[in-house]
Amino acid sequence: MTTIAAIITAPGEAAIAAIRISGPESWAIAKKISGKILKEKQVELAWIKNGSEKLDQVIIIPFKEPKSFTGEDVIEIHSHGGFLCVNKILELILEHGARLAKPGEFTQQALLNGKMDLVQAEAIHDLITAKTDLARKNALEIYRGELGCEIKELRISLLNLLGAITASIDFPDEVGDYDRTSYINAIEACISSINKILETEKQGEILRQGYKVALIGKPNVGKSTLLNTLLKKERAIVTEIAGTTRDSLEELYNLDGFPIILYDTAGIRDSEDRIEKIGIEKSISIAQDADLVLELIDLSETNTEIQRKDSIDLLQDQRSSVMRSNKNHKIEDFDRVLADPFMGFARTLIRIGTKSDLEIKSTIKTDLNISAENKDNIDKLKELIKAHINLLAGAEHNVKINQRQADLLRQCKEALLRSTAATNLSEDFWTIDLRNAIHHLGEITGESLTEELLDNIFSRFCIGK
Ligand SMILES: Nc1nc2c(ncn2[C@@H]2O[C@H](COP(=O)(O)OP(=O)(O)O)[C@@H](O)[C@H]2O)c(=O)[nH]1
Ligand SMILES: [Mg+2]
Repeated sequence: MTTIAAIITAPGEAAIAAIRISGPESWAIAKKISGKILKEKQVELAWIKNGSEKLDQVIIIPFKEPKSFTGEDVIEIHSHGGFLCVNKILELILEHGARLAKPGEFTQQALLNGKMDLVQAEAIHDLITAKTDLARKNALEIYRGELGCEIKELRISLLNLLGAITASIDFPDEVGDYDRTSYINAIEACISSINKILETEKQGEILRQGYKVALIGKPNVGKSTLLNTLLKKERAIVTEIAGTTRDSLEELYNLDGFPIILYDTAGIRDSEDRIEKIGIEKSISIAQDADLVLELIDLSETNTEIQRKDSIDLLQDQRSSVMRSNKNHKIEDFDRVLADPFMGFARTLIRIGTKSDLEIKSTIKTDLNISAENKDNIDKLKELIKAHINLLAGAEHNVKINQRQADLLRQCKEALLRSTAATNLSEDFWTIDLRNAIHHLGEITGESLTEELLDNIFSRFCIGK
């Protein structure tokens, strides 16, 4: 067993920085560098010394296994903040035999020592990276064990079923045949619970990664003004000169707790300006990647459906050239986009008429008309975006899952469906996929751990977690 150490606070100038040492040598190392005899739960004020040189005055907090974050002997040292003091101390600790902890290694150790399950370990990552209060609350609920318990209960109910079936296979005389209908009913109940959890996947993804909303349209329709209005700050430059926004902007916008990534883009038009052209190409890729595109149409201009079609054709041309130059796009994508002029490239598109405070000259059909100038219908626009997030999805389930958990739940569900499909065969056949289903649930909580699974998850953490 090695002893690992790392700085657990973010780099930068601050009052305090902290180092964690975890493992069998942690207490001995702390004693050597501080000269203090340490006692459990007794905080010490001490000088850290490298030979006769004093490095910093610190606070040492000793934890005895298993009552620590990692479940091992742990020392936490709080030094003065900034870069130098804390790094000098860490160097000294490493010279005394500790190894630098890998990203996520403290949390991984906590998992291996049964201090938390895998779902909780992931929730720590979510908690640290949460961008809105709703995301923080979701992470905290999972950290408190809600999701882990639910998955473990499902797994136990399947284990019980497996036990009962195995008993009927092994001891047919004593136990008798297992009833096929009650097996199917039990599996269906399990699948229905899984479906309820799975409904929260999209919202879980939004809470963790944000929902991408792109503002696109011709130059001067009011994209930047709308961005500023939503953010309630002058983030983007607004002028009456068409082509002001040449590069796209990306801003985090908190929509009632949902993190929205708002993109203001360069207006799409036929331009010879080299920089503007690059900006327009970027607008098109952003629109392609967005969850929701708001196509802005200036109501005060004599826009017609025919003109809109022309600008769509222009968009098509430009999009085709972007797609041709982007190796990630498959040829089928390209064909699909050409066949489906506008809608095909974003998951959803809504048409917003802008400048409704002015005299309306446009005849293009829109989904909602707004005036950023007078703040007209801005609340309705927010409601429209929220409707697209589909706030009601997964409402029956309290916590929102991540993609890894959703993928494993889907695999579990498929295995359960295969198992019920095999119930016209002998019981041995049902249990093959029942075992697979149990295994997948175990991968969610970390009860079926593999090296690869661990590496995959903890490599996303940074050093010190
Ligand atoms: N009357 C009125 N003018 C607006 C409104 N929104 C934007 N504008 C004006 O339209 C011009 C272009 O706006 P801007 O946001 O830069 O457009 P963008 O090129 O699409 O980003 C500016 O002069 C804005 O003041 C609105 O709701 N009402
Ligand atoms: Mg602009």
